[in-house]
Amino acid sequence: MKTVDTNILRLALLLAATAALPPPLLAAEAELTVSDHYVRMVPPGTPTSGAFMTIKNSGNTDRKLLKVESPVAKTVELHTHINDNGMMKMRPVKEIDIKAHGQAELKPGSYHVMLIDLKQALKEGETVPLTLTFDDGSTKKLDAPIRKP
Ligand SMILES: [Cu+2]
Repeated sequence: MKTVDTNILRLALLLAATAALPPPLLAAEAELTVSDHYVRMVPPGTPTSGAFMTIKNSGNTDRKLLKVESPVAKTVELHTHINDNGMMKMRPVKEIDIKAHGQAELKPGSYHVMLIDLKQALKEGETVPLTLTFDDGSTKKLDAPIRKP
């Protein structure tokens, strides 16, 4: 009888310990979080716009943003701004770094998502779907509100 009681106690402890652990998949997903995302409103007929956001990495591994897709534009590129002899110019980049325990700020005059050849007007109050792909193969879907600059 004593042995059975001990086994039940062990099982109960094991179950309690397991329940306290977060599911591994959810823990990995939560390492990258996106906030303050928006798309810049542009006058009708304007061919391009930009999407901006803050991507936070709470994990122990450096991550990279590799790709962004959106149904509102024919082409979506990752861009940065460089100072070329006093002239601010945009340049496409292959990836945007999000350091471990750090963040990437995509903002005007810096890194941004370039929406090229817009297929539709961007009206204030509507949202733009964005799909982000990271170097670990994970993706994140966002609805970015359209905001006046
Ligand atoms: Cu650009």
